[in-house]
Amino acid sequence: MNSTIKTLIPSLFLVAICTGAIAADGKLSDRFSKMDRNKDGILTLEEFNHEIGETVKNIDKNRDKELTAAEAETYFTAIAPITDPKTPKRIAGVMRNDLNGDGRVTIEEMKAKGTSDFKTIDKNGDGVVTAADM
Ligand SMILES: [Ca+2]
Ligand SMILES: [Ca+2]
Ligand SMILES: [Ca+2]
Repeated sequence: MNSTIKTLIPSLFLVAICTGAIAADGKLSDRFSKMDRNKDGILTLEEFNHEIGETVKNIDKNRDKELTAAEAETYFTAIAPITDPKTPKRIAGVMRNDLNGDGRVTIEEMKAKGTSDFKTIDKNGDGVVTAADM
């Protein structure tokens, strides 16, 4: 695994961490297979964005389709206490997607950031992420 991928894992796999279905320190391959919904060993942008949509739904407590730092804090402190060093990182991981800096992360912003992360991870540029890109 190269350093670019390592850097991107926090945002790419934020989704898997958010759902709480997979331990934050779970293996990369486990996270990959969670996102690979049809289990064909290929992660498409559609699958990736589907997971992002599910994550937004989970965190968006007041269902206005926007995430705030307060909502992220409520969500992540239910998984681990705020004193856990991972918790502020997870909150920051969500708020980093606030591309226009208005303090709210919309699903469009999440997907725009997700799409650019996806393209970076798709090293051979064939539009899908497979084990070969890892
Ligand atoms: Ca797939
Ligand atoms: Ca909201
Ligand atoms: Ca925003």
